[in-house]
Amino acid sequence: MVDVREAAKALAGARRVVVFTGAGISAESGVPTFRDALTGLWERYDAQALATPQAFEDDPDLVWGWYEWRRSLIQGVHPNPGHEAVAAIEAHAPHTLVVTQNVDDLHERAGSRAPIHLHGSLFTPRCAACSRPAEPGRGDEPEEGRRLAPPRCGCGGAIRPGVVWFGEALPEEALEEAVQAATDCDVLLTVGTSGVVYPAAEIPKVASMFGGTVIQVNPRPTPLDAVAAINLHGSAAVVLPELVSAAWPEHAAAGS
Ligand code: BV8
Ligand code: ZN
Repeated sequence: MVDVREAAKALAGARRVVVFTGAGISAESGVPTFRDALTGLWERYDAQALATPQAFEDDPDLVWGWYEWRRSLIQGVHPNPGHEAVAAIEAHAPHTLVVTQNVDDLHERAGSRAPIHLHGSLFTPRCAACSRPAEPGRGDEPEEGRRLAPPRCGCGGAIRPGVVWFGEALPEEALEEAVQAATDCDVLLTVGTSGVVYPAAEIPKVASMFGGTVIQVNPRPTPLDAVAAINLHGSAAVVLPELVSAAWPEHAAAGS
């Protein structure tokens, strides 16, 4: 594919790279995206409505049950060749920063050094009252999901998931580091995101505004099509390994 070769040339020639990911990179690991309809106990709910402080206040057992169900699911799946290709890009292009909207740990499990989690993580629960960190539970929820009372902190407060809910501010340092990296990058690779949640969706635009080459990997069109210099219409687990092998042929030869 001409586009993959063009993208590979840009990537191989880049000194500073940002890899920006969304739910689509974990789809081929069996993790539903935010767009996918919810299943089991959650099917009659809208993910965006459940992922709010209001929902947790109104029905903590429903929301905590949902997040523990999602964490159990994540613990039962594995990184895919898309996550592995991102770790390979970090190995070949040392000044690479991975910025993800995902709350799973699949980038880390694929070997990525220190991905920035703009929207938090399922593995860093804390007290909703005093913010003291809490230990994640066992995480073996039934497939169909269940209501689950959140554990209590020593201060009596309810433990909440360590994610950023709609209407909540993103972690300041993480956002600043991501925006700075986008400003300085030669190439920004945006993978598996619909580009509709803000302020995260600004990041590819910042890279383009400051002269970076934006490359999008997504099987479907998104608002980022207009921002991207190169659009690779395919799935992450297929396109990203192709891109890495085209950018660094020795990588393919090593067969790693
Ligand atoms: C805030 C954690 C204020 C929780 C998440 C400006 C304009 C409009 C609205 C706003 C605005 N600014 C703020 C808002 C409001 C809101 C927002 O953006 N609303 C949108 C929906 C209109 N933003 C907020 O509320 C943010 N906070 O603004 O606070 C503030 C400021 C200061 C002080 C106090 C308050 C917080 C937003 C973060 C919310 N938390 N996640 C959880 O996970 O439960 S967002 C969550 O949804 C994800 O993290 C992710 O960001 C988003 C889902 O998007 P994607 O990851 O892109 O996934 P999606 O399913 O949408 O798409 C998947 C894509 O993959 C598709 O394109 C598909 O084609 C593709 N794909 C599928 N398979 C594959 C694939 N690609 C490759 N390979 C495949 N195999
Ligand atoms: Zn507490």
